[in-house]
Amino acid sequence: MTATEAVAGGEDELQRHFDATIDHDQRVEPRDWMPDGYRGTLVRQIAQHAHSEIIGMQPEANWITRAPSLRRKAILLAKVQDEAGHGLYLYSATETLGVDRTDLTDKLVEGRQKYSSIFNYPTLNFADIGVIGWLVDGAAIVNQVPLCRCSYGPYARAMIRVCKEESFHQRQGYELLLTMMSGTDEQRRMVQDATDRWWWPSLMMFGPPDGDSPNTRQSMAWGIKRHTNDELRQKFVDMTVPQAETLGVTLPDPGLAWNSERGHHDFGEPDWDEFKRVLHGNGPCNAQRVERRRAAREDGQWVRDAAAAYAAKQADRERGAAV
Ligand code: FAQ
Repeated sequence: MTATEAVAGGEDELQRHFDATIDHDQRVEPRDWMPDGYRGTLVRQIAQHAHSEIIGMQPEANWITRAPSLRRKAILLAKVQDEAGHGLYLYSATETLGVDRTDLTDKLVEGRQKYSSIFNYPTLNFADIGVIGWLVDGAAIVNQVPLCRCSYGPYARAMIRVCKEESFHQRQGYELLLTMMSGTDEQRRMVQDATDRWWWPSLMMFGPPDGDSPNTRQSMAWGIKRHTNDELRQKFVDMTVPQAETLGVTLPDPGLAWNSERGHHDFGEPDWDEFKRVLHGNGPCNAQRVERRRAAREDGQWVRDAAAAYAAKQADRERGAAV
């Protein structure tokens, strides 16, 4: 056997072990061998997810200084801080795959990595804060609960805590909307207007239709995704319709109707041209979101430099003490 054949034989064995791990629904851990495609897909998805959490702080942070009461301000501050925490768990998960988070941030601000389309829409008034919690966090929960069973251990474990916190986010949004809906006509109009603006972008969060989703098949075979984009979108619609009825708002889709044969709601097609425009950087707020992230990275450079210098000094001291 030549050296090349021996290496190839070893790789076959490693591949068999990886396949068995996936087949038995066990977790792949950072120390385990994994195919390059699996690693690359995870880095792509988890990095996009981490970027979404961090960019997703911007639309809501926009309202912290203008929250209508101390209670609402405290809730919103806690939520936006949670999103920062989610970004950190997720960047840490990517680091277990051998990538550097500084490099990921570079790719984000240079437009070489994506973040969720939803965060390119503006928050025009405080009803948007409620509707983001209800619809955007609601969609995030539907998408992310199955990721708690993702085949890659560090991502799956991070998602457990993320989902618990998203659940609080969804409830605070819905509670805010219930309060507004029992307020004045003007407040009810604000809630309806915000629902009209956020409904379709929320449906787009689940990604393109299955027929146009290049990654779903392989990601499901690897146990990274557990459901297709369309399956999760349907689940979200079915879950949200009764919530809208309880609130007393109308979802802006004339095609929305219960289909007793399917046991699901039928609903209209999102504007996929708009989705593509947003993905290509041409949504209402893309430029502003990325520019703010770039500026924040520059403004915070001195903090990272100071932390690195302090860590180096501590390491020197510990080495000195050990001699
Ligand atoms: N926006 O083949 P697929 C949150 C890209 S966090 C932008 O179907 P895949 C919490 C996709 O990356 C929200 N890009 O891809 C919060 C792929 O790009 P590439 C983020 C999108 O990966 C709440 C291409 O299109 N959540 O909301 C979008 O199998 C409130 C083809 O698509 C996650 O990231 C999109 N909507 O499925 C925070 C969850 N959809 O690189 C603050 C984890 C698709 O091949 C405030 N991610 N693309 O060119 C996932 O579950 C999946 O990555 C999907 C996409 C389902 C998003």
